[in-house]
Amino acid sequence: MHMEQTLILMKPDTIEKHLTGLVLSRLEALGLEIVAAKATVTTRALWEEHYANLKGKPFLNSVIDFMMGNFNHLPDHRIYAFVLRGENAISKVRAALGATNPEQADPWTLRGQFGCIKNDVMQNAVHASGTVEDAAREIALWFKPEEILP
Ligand code: IDP
Ligand code: MG
Repeated sequence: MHMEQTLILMKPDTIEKHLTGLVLSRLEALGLEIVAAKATVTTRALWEEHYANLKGKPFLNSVIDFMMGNFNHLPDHRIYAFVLRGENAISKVRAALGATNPEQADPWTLRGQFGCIKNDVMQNAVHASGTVEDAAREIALWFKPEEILP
């Protein structure tokens, strides 16, 4: 067992549907501690860093447009970001999320239940770090050390 931290971002589809609290509650109920939380306004530069591993993919620009809320009629580029901590937090959260494409996500997962199933893989409700290395990089991008509980 490994004590891990993972970055959670509520995507604009979840924010627009007022499901942030519900999704967070489901993740917290996995036995994880909320050790950082913020509402923040994002920029393209932030998303380019966040999705550095998608560089060169043909869909990267659409993903960034979506993440900035441009498809969801949000009044700004807001995102709700959290750090969750616990035993095997990264794999536990990823299991709770389900497959990247909500159409392929099991119906008991967050993406299976709350993702957009209109054949739109982008609108999959929530981001969570995929690996220990990604988690460290992403948490450092979204939070200052002093914003995270010791
Ligand atoms: P993940 O979020 O399950 O880790 P990644 O492969 O890291 O999936 O992709 C990051 C995000 O980019 C996905 O959550 C999804 O919103 C979007 N995405 C992934 N693949 C595609 C695609 O083929 N077309 C459009 N968007 C995609
Ligand atoms: Mg990923």
